[in-house]
Amino acid sequence: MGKYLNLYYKPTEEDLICKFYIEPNKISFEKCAEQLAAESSIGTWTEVKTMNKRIEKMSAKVFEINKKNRIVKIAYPIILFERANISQIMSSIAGNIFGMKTIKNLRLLDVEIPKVMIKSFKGPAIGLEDIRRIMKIKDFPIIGTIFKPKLGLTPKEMTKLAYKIYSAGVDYTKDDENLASMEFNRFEERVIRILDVVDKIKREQGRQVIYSPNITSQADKMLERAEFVKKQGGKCIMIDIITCGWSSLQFIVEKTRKMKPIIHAHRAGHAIFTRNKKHGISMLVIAKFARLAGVSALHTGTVVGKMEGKKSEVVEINNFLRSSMQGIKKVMPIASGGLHPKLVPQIIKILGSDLIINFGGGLWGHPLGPEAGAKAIRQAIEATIKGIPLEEYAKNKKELKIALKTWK
Ligand code: CAP
Ligand code: MG
Repeated sequence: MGKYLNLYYKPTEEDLICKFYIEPNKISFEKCAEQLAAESSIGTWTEVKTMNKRIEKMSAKVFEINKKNRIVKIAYPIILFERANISQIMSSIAGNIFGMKTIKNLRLLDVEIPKVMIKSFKGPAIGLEDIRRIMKIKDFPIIGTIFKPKLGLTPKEMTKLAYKIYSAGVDYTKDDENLASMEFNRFEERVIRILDVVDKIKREQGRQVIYSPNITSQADKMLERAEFVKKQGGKCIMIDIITCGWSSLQFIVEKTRKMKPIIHAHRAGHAIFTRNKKHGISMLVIAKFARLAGVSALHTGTVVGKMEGKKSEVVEINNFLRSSMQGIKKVMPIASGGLHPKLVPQIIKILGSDLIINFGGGLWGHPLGPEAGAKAIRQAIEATIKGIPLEEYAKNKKELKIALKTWK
């Protein structure tokens, strides 16, 4: 087992480094770390007769141990990975190790991806700056909404609502994560109708608003849907990246690279493995691979809304998405989940204004209706960007005033 533990090892520029939290189960910390490095690279539970010196050199190495914090760092030689194959990378560093009896809890906290591996990915065809260029919105958050109720509306109903809320100031609408193509709402009809509204808004108001239809399905159907959206003049597609999986995501990104849609990544289901702080994978790791895979925009949390997500973590992920990464384009963060006008100053204070802010219930639940909901949101964002307290700005704006009374 010795070959997997080397506290003198200095990782090379080409190593992929994983930071794990581990809780051993009835074995020593060192032994547990070694087993982790073995199972996630070349080894198994016993020595095998087929091992040789050449293969031994390919082993992952535990090079840092912090018993107090239960943290280990493991370096993986690049030779262990197929370039640009996220599924294979995950099967190594986020695979069998999570089910081993000798490990009670295990969490992949972070991954440092070497330059050579980053370079093997193309990243987003359309990134954060492209979204802003397409929409012609500078220095202002993009105002988004999710049609609600999340299931049940017909394409005709959504179309009427879309026209109303775009006209009232919404820039970006999206399907909910569990809306695909059902008997009450077929994908094609919905796309045709809502994209007609998008065109109408452009003709009438000169604004390029966006509709993000959820193409989530089996990979071949997703491609058909993406092509259909393109044919109808659509500029965006949404994918549930966790439930579809890395392979499907990479497939769609590559197959649509020439069409250049905005790829909106919904992360429904991520909390199955990101939420328990002792076990699973951090959202930061997901965000790193989603960016390499080529998403344009990614749900990352709100801190103040209905979904779990610590401030430091959400801020770190947002900063990562907007930082430089060996020429890989930046990704636009999406703050969504339980948001309403009153929360706007806090969101912008915490996350800045270079993002999409999505309001579902906080728009559709406005007592005066969706148009008032949309107006109240825009008013709240305007006030915040101008540095005016919401209560003051709301004095002569009934939509915001009522929203502030409704949601505290
Ligand atoms: C928001 C949302 C999103 C969540 C997912 C929903 O609606 O559409 O799916 O934001 O969480 O259905 O909950 P509301 P996250 O504005 O009505 O809450 O963005 O953290 O992945
Ligand atoms: Mg949703």
